[in-house]
Amino acid sequence: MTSSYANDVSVDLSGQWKLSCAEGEHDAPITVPGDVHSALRQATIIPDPYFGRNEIDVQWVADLDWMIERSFHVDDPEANWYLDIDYLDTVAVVFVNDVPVLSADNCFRRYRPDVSSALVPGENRIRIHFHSSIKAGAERQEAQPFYVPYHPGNSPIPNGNMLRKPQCHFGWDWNIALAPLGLYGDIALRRLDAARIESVHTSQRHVEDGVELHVGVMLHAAQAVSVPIHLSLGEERLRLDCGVNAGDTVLRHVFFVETPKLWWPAGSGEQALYTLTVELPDESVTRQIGFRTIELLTDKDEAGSRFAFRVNGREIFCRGANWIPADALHSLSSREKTEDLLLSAVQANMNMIRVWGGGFYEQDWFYDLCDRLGLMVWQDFMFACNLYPCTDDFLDNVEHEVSYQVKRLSSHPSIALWCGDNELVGALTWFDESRDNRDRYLVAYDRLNRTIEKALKKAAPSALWWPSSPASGYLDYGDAWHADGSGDMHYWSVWHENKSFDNYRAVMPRFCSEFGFQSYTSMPVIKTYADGKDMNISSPVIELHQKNAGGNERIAGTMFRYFRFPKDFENFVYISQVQQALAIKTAVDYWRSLKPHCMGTLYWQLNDTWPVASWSSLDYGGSWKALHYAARRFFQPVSVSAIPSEDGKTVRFSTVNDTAEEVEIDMNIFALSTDGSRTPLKSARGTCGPDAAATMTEIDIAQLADGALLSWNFIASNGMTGEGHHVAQTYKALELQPSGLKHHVKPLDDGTFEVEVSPSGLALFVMIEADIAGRYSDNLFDLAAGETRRIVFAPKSGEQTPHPSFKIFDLYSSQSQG
Ligand code: BMA
Repeated sequence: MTSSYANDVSVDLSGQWKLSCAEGEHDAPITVPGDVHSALRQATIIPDPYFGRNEIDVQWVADLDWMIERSFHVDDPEANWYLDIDYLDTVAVVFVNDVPVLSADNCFRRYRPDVSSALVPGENRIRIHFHSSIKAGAERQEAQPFYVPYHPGNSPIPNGNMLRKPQCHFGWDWNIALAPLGLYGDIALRRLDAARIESVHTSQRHVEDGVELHVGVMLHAAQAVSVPIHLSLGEERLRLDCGVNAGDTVLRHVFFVETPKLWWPAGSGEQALYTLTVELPDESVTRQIGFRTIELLTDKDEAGSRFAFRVNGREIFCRGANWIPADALHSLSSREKTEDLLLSAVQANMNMIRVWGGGFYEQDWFYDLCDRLGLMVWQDFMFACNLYPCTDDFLDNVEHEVSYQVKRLSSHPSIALWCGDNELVGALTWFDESRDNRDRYLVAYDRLNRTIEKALKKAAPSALWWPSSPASGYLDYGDAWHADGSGDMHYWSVWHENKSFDNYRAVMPRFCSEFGFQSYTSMPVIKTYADGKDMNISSPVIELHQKNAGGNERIAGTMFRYFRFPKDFENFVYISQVQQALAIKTAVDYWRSLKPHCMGTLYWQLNDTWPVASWSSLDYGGSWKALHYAARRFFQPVSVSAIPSEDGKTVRFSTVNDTAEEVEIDMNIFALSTDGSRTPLKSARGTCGPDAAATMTEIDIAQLADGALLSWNFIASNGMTGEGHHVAQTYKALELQPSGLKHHVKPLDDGTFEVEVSPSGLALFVMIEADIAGRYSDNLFDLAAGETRRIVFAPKSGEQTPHPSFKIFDLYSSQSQG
């Protein structure tokens, strides 16, 4: 929703404010919207929290109360004025001329307090007093009728579950623990003349020859008045003159759009969008509308029950990843950076992201982007991995939050599903208190979950609701981390339980909404927080930039399992990314091959909030890790993958087709020897029906000479192509011979660089890495002896340099050779 206001009724209060510590001597300028840590950093009061071990040194900031203030001018204070604030983080009191006008405690609500009686003619002052989240959390925990546990493994800063603010602010197994505070949204003083628009919500009814768009506009007025209101949808514009009562009044109108263009997820059709505008004389609100139907299919079948999305009558296989906040500190995020991350998702053939429940309900423009890009959004409500209070005041706060967020967001065609929380059902089993008194905590959970469900259904009766992620079904409190027959699944046995990559083929999820494998972040990013002396996998700086207990051991242990140990730190980083890509590819290849039994795979996680070792496929800053290049291939709408049998003796080539047209696929299979020669083994041609998966051919591993690999390429009749290799044992068992990889760089006229790579032997998992950030036309590919590949490297804007230097990695060259 984008709102605009006439100038004389609105005083924008964003911009420069003064920040000061309520309990000490520090003060600094702060730009609003913005966060306190970034302002202190700007003023050199604290060092860069992301560098080295500075996280530890800046902990004091969150222990204290902070104030921000500024002045503003009002000519006619006798009118009705209110403040309009959102994303206020979090426990804060707002004063106008020392009169308290708002006491807020929910970062996910919009507050519009009346401030008329506090204003004076001319110069006025506004001050926001932020109470330390650490103190507020402790006070609220103390006031609970019984202890409500939070997850200390994720959150070293305690009691985040007491506060309605992003749960990952208290630290997470990928996040820096800062408990940031500030104001991240709008702040303005507005005059209430006749009435204001409180919310605009829509719903659609698709009928035979068109769509009815039901529009509900909630107006708020100080006293009964008559206001002219204009509504428009595309070319159609109409005026309603209506009387509104004091308080809130809802107006309704139904537009009928004959045979509209439909909105489709990326890869399945166009993203047709219409603009709905609601106008009062001084205020207008616009909404991006896309016409589409969406259903969640949960029919029972032999395995349990399905979990599939049907959009415009077509079942859509969901390919995607989990979204966490764009940055640990709001001031370091921007619309451009987020747009780049979301664009990367679509470029890797994703059509869905899950906005995970430990972060934010994102800003309006985020969902506008998703609408335009065709990214469906699985939207969690913001509760994650903790238990929560069920006191009346807490639930009342949650009810307001849900009602506001659902009305704000549910018109977006990208919003596919609303989900109650992340992993709260599992969390019931994680703490002594809830294991010892399961009834109490389960009842408390149900009160919260039911509050959310009811408020959602009241605000958007036709929205899709799923109680929790993962969940085996409605009112099903089973173990959706291991049971694969029904609902959505979080499959963590490979990472968190140290199972082998093959173990991804031990389950047949209906929809896997989380599964992940970590890697180190790329070298150019590591260099932003570590000095040369720290470049060691177990140095204190590298360890502090790993937030999952045992995470680095898991990465190293997996290397021992599958690879020869890398020769140095940067090759360790490289192999960590190769094995991450292999892990996720193993899962996705198999689960896509189960279509339509499985109808979605969303890996954990798309992005990073700061420079850290994590499960992300995009580095902090947006560069693509090896996994993201792999994802573009394994999520391609038409793809071919090699799936070994349980005993490893045969490999079946599975084709999957997510398009609406049948495709014909030609493929060639080779034996690839460790000296780099390819010998043809088999050619195959087959068709794969629309929205289907099929086995095209099989290979007996005994056909391969000892120590050789399988490789293949394919071309589909819709022009999509691909290639890959399969290793029958492990990479460490391969007697690789020198790859003899050479490269040649040619600057091109448009500021990009062509990098030509060619080996004299076998080069597996070739990764090109420049010393500056940028995007490669491809990466993580194989080359056999004598083959050449030309890659174009486009430096990130602002990173231009005449001579970037390139490093080329490959498996053979990464290995320590004794
Ligand atoms: C999932 C998520 C996150 C977490 C991730 C990795 O369960 O919901 O809480 O970061 O696992 O452990």
